[in-house]
Amino acid sequence: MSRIVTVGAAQLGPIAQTETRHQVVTRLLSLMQRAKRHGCDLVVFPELALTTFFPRWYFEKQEEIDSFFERSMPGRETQPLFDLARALGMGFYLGYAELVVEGGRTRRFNTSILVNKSGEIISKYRKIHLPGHAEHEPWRRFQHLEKRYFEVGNLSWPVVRAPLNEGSAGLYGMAICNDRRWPETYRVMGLQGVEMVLLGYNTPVHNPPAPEHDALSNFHNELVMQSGAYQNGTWVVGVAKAGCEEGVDQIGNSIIVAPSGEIVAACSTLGDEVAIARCDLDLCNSYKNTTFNFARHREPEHYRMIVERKGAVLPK
Ligand code: CDT
Repeated sequence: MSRIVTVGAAQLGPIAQTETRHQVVTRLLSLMQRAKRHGCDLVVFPELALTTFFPRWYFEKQEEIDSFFERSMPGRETQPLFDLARALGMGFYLGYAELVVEGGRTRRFNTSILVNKSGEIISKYRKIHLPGHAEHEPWRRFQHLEKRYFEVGNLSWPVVRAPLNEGSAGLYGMAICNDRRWPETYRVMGLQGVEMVLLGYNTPVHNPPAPEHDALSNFHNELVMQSGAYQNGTWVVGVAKAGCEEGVDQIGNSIIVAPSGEIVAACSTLGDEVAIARCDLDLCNSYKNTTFNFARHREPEHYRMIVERKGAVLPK
């Protein structure tokens, strides 16, 4: 049976602060329809795809912050995404701000879900690498207050087996934005045999603490996803919220990367756009069974030695 999954990287252009959930969801529905016309089994939306990237502002009132969060998923405004997924027989990945009461206290996470062709949530991930800062830093041209508004995710990086194409199952994992820069993100999923990593991002071109990196932001975006894919023999689908959002330029450069590390599809604008690739999950095998056969070639004993400082030469 075919293990080809046709995937749409459903990039979004900017979302204004004044845009309603209804307006944003209408844009997402239109991208799903477009993807279906090209035969997609699955579409991947960006991080925090239902609102503007609100951590760029310092808000004092909790009420104002909470207006960017979803209290249920699906909720009244997001239900149409699930209904359309079922009607079209197409899965989706969606990033959003999640507010939950867990263990008797209110918690806030930067979250993504994976929804199958029947419109059911089959996996949830909460962002682990939260970039930026926790206190207001007025010297910055804009804030990056993820450390203030979200808790670190508590679900690790789950990998689920799911049939997202016609029949045969694949192994899917999720990550969110800054996670993509860290090798352990891919490796934790690689150790679970992941065959496709889905991830959304909001990446400002300008990095206030290190403006010397600005000119390299697209290069770094590709570098981390291409190496994560190759070193773990997995597909990686990385999708941006792009363009000039509320005066802040964000990179686009949404890409679909094969287990070879090659980019096989890419968005070319900074607006709403779908880049599509037919992804053969069996392509993972030649990497997982040879160069990156973890069981044969990894040396976990030696990694442990370094961590535990047994006989290892460490920098002073
Ligand atoms: N949203 C998010 O995680 N953005 C960060 C910006 C960090 S500045 C380099 C990212 O890693 O893209």
